[in-house]
Amino acid sequence: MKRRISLGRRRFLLRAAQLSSVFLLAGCDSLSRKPWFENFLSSAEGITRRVQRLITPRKAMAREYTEADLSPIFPVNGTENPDTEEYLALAQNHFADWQLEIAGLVEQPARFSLDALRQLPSRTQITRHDCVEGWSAIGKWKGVPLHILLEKVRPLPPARYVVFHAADPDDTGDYYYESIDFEDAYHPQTILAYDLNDQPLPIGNGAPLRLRVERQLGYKMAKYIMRIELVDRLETIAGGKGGYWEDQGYEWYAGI
Ligand SMILES: Nc1nc2c(c(=O)[nH]1)N[C@H]1C(S)=C(S)[C@@H](COP(=O)(O)O)O[C@H]1N2
Ligand SMILES: [Mo]
Repeated sequence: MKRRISLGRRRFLLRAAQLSSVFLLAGCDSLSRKPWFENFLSSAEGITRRVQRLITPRKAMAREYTEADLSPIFPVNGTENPDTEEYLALAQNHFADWQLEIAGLVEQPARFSLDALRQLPSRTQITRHDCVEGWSAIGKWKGVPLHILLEKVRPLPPARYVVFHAADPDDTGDYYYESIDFEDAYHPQTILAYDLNDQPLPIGNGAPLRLRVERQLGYKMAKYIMRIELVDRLETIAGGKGGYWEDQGYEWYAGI
């Protein structure tokens, strides 16, 4: 029987064999036909990420739970209330003056008020949030799917990442930010949430708007989003590693 096997795939199998993990090979037949798979094989990302993607294809849905599974209290972690004049003024006015700005590599930069976002199609999902600090909680999130907004602003061809700029600076003045690639940006469960457990998002949990990217760890889910920027590379933003914690050594792809 003739076996057709590409060079890329052969290299991959070799690497997989070197890792000597049987599970690595499971399912790689179907995965290897997808363009993103080819891309990441040739990329310099860490092996963890490759293994991650082999076990759970990124297009797969994160598990969703029922109302009965909701945590009694959804914890507040990291910034609890951004301590800037600008944010405090916005909060004072219940975010009526807040606008989400979407700019960068897009055809049609735009701004959306909270009301405008609430009028767009929404998605509600009950999911588990996992923080690297060792806690998990199940919450019900409602928000606008990110792909709906991207369809409105129309990313330009070179755009590859979506960067979320938050309202909270740390002690040294560095603002929290995060980034995801287009695969996660267009995932159906990637939403910009304005409600938690059927209530407007509390300040502690990121009012007026926070990211939910359900296949990744808690630190990816930027709270207090002020501005979204589409870029072709992450090196030019802040510390250059694609996120506040990444700039301090955390993994950029925080898959769970
Ligand atoms: N802007 C901003 N976003 C943030 C953080 C933060 O400190 N500032 N902390 C992150 C971390 S580590 C976690 S676990 C979650 C916590 O979200 P919660 O406060 O709703 O539990 O938000 C993430 N997003
Ligand atoms: Mo976290």
